[in-house]
Amino acid sequence: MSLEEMLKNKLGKEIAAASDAEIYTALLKITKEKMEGMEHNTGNRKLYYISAEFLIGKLLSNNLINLGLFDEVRDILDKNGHNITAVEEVEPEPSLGNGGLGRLAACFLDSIATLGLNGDGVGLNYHDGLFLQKFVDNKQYEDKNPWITDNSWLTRTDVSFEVPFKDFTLKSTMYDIDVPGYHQSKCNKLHLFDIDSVDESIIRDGINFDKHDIGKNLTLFLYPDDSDEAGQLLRIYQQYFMVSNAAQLIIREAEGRGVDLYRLHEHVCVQINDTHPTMVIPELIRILTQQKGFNMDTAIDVVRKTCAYTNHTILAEALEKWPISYLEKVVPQLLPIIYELDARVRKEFSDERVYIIDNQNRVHMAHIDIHFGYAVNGVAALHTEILKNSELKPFYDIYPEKFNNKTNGITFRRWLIHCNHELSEYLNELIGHEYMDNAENLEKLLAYKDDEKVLKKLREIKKDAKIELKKYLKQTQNIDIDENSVFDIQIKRLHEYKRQQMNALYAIYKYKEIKKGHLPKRPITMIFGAKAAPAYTIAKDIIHLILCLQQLVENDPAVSPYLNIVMVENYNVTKAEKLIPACDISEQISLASKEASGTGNMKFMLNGAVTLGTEDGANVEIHELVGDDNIYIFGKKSEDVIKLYETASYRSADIYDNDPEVEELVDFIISKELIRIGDPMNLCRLYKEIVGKDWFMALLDVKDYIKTKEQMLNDYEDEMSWSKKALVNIAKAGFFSSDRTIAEYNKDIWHL
Ligand code: 4GP
Repeated sequence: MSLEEMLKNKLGKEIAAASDAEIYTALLKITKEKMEGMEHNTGNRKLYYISAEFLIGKLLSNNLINLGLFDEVRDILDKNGHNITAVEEVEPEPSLGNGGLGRLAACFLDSIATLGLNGDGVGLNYHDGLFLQKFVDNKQYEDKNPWITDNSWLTRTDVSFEVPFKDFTLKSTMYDIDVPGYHQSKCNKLHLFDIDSVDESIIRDGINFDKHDIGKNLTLFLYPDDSDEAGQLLRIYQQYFMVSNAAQLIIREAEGRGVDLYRLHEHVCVQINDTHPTMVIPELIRILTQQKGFNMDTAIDVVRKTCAYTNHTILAEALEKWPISYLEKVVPQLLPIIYELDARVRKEFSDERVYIIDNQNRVHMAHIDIHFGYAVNGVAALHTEILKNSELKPFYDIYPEKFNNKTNGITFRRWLIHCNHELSEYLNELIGHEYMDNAENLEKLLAYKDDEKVLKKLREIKKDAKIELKKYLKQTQNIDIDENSVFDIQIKRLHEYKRQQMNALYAIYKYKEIKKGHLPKRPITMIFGAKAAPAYTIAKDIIHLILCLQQLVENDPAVSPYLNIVMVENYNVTKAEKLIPACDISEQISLASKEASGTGNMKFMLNGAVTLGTEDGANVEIHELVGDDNIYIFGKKSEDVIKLYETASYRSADIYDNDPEVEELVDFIISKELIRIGDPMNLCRLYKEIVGKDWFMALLDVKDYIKTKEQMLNDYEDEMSWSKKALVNIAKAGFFSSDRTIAEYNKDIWHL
């Protein structure tokens, strides 16, 4: 039966007569049936990628692309008076992740399946995911973000486990989402565990709920507020629930394959994505010793050869440390094992920095991973060096052989073919489509770097994407932007180290320049998209500042023709897919040494934006690949920043007091213009934070930043030379395909 007939059958009516919602549901069912009929990848060793987040984004188009059906579906819809983009709109975006770590996990699943490797994801089925962001009175408000509908990509399975907590046991249900590889005949799975008793009706005003009622709240939210003890305990409940299910699944599947559990490591590999799944180590040891007759030595040995750990950040807050007393309240059964692991470490090493339990009775989760796993990797070359030479140096000294780098990557299926169809079609035309199977082939594009026709066409494609974004922002937020302006975009989680506040200082600079009559050659559209963690006060103050600036500029007829500031509401994967193809200037301005890698930087580059960045994370590798002419680098280097922290010698007040230009910018935060619009409490708090602390050193780099951005805006006016930079960026992006990253994980760590 042809696809068109299948669709008609599913709909029970003519395609032309069906609504977008009906078409979406019919396509979902057809796609799911196709994937259900596919075999799972096989292999001697199977990977379990355990992660608190899988920021998968909408799935319809990507699944169609991977199954090789996208073009056909698009044509059928066109023929019948429908449009695939409108149908996509119907799909709710699963909100199962927060930022880079979660999106990386999603790209990895795509690449693991694409390389035909035997590997599944394991996580939790959060009903309301990460919160939905709303702007009210120029402030962020959090609301629930339900995404599970009657017809979704989830398939309820009959797999279920008992998960024992101190005071009760919960029975899990496993849901699966199929993960097809690009043009592969086999599939993998994302397993998401849940409990049937979750009760969304306990959520009140925004995202508040009773944190004590675990039977009802366990899988409501990703990263529920943990500013109090109940919130922290809930996170431990979630983490243990995730890994206990994972461990039981691993053992059951291994036994099902006839694996001798004493050789588990030869058949199974567990990738621990950041510290959230760390308890899988003691949990596996517990199961092997208490249920499978292992002695402690052997259990530890087998588990150590099975588990590997990825570090995604050097920020202390992310290296989780749980008080023993909390673990005692939730999972007392793990404590004897954690004590045992700690005792072994203490027996062998005298350096207390590597102990698992510190002198404040806190358990350092990353330390468990490093001692009792076989590999530790960072996510970009610079990041791994920083781990080895400073953050995790005492561990590197002990286990140099465990440390390795795996520079992050992105899937080109979503971040080129799907989000920028026009560009990918043009690339096919120019250099053939081999780059889709081997991304390094993008370099063939370099042959056209002086071809005016090609450079002009790239500029046209960019302009089309800008027009698309313009329509989208009009529709969704009733905001007008000018497609002839330069699009300068910073989209990522809101965090002081990422320095959205420094970009806001640029906006202030530009506003003042325009007021003085120094008009830019071309209007500038500054776009931000970011969610702030609900309890992160300063991050929310930065959002408030940006929204106040947006209002100020919008209402000032002397400025608005030249500068437009836009904060996109509820930034998520779907919005990223619209923003990235339209970008000219990619803002990657973290304080050097703090951004482990970044992956947005890679997506922008692939879509022909030019990076404005510090020598941080993967920017360093982008710089090496494209060369000085095709990237704009500014700011202090990571070694200088690390020294500033070591010597505690940075004082933002010194810069503020001694540099009137900087002072003027910072003072504007509490100017009458802004105080009239905004909330004085938030603005004053932010002002004080920057002058009195500025922990992530925005004032250190702000002048170099402004100067470099001005240079960039200037260079943008030379159309051909700018287009050439865009071309070189696209051509050199092949290295950042997640297929390359996954091939490296497989070769060096997983050996599937
Ligand atoms: C992020 C890092 O901040 C980012 O640099 C990196 O690209 C990404 O992981 C993937 O490795 N970390 C997180 C987090 O998202 O929650 O720590």
